[in-house]
Amino acid sequence: MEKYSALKLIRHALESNRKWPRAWRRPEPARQYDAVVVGGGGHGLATAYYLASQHGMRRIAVLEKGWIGGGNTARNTTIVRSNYLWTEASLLYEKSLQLWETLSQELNYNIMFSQRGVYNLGHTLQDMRDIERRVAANRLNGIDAEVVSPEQIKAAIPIINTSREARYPILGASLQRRAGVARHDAVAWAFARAADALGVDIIEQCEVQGIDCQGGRVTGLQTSRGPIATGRVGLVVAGHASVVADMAGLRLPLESHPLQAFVSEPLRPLLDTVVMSNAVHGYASQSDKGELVIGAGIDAYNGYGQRGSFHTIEHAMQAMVELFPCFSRVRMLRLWGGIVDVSPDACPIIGKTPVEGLYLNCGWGTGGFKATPGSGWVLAHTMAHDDPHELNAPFGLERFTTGALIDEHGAAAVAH
Ligand code: FAD
Ligand code: PYC
Repeated sequence: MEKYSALKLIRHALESNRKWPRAWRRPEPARQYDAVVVGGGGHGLATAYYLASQHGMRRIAVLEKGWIGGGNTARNTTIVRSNYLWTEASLLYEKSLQLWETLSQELNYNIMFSQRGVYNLGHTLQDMRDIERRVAANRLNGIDAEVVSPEQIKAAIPIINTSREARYPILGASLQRRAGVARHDAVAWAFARAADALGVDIIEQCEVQGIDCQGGRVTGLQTSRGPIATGRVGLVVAGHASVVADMAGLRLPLESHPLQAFVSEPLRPLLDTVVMSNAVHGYASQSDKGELVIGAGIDAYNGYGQRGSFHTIEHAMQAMVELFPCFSRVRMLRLWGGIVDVSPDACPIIGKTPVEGLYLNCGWGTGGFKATPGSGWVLAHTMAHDDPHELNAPFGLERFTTGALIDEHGAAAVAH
């Protein structure tokens, strides 16, 4: 009898194309859909799932130029929190956090959501004033938040350096205990499987190359796998939103930048929470595999190269070694970059556009992973009703002409 290697078995399964869910089978696009979501990251897949599950829509497609979950969804450091400063932002992220809390059960898929707490460190008097202010604002909005002292931090995280002699001594931190991390690609797969089960077509290797409009409304898409007719399109293409929106003649107030992260060799458990510091530009957690997951500040230049500069990484490493001296002997395993699109007020753009039937979800900058379910929830509502949900109403494109900006820079946890 012929011996089957693992590779042969996989090839056989792929070729027979039978036992795999529809999402793996690369269906041919139908020529007409009621709604099309462009971008098969977590946000796009969540949008499709909620369009089907909450709004009863059925003829829905998700078009992904590569493979689903291969963009920023697969490249981020998975921090989930809702401790934003302004009411508009904190309510949106809090809705998302609440959805995270039951997502594994709802999607019947273990997304490994772990509410292990997030510390945002303060190193200067001004940092501490900002922390006090943000914690107070969070509590007023019903969001859990507390200010902790260096002694409390040291007791919770014995490996952290709280010496007063450090270059940036730790003066305190905010702590959100309900915040944490999740398994990034599991989130994309979970939404994909649940959307697929509701009849959504998930079409990979299908790049959108043109947007057809007539009389000020969207009528279809030109793709690398042929034209598709539809009157409702959601653009959910983080990092590339300006490029795709330009196909409909829209100019967006976004800049695309590389953002990098890296992981260490696997270690025994030594860090059971998430630690972030804006002042030293770095943050760390430890994955369930034991790898230290470390992120850097944003690269200052614009680009689409999916990689960043070495000095940014070096800077983050210095910061980590300063905060955690025992990391100095750890070897790093992998380094990567993603492209994030940053808006002038560091808040997302989610809503309608001047082109009827064309909707936007972009501008999440360094912080959209935590918003994945919430973002899908509000965009699905907006697309289904042609009207924003109350949670995303303040995040429309028009705020850049009315001036009603939501200047959330103070709460962005990674330097912009
Ligand atoms: P993506 O997953 O990027 O999906 C967009 C998809 O659109 C891609 O798959 C892409 O291939 C597709 N696409 C693009 N153009 C086309 C086209 N023409 N046709 C068809 N498809 C197209 N956020 C947090 O909240 N916490 C964190 O800890 C965090 N850490 C981060 C660390 C790094 C290093 C990076 C890069 C980002 C981080 N973020 C974090 C931000 C977060 O990753 C993103 O905001 C979020 O994942 C965006 O999700 P998405 O589904 O919109 O994007
Ligand atoms: O928004 O919490 C965040 C974040 C952490 C790392 C990148 N973004």
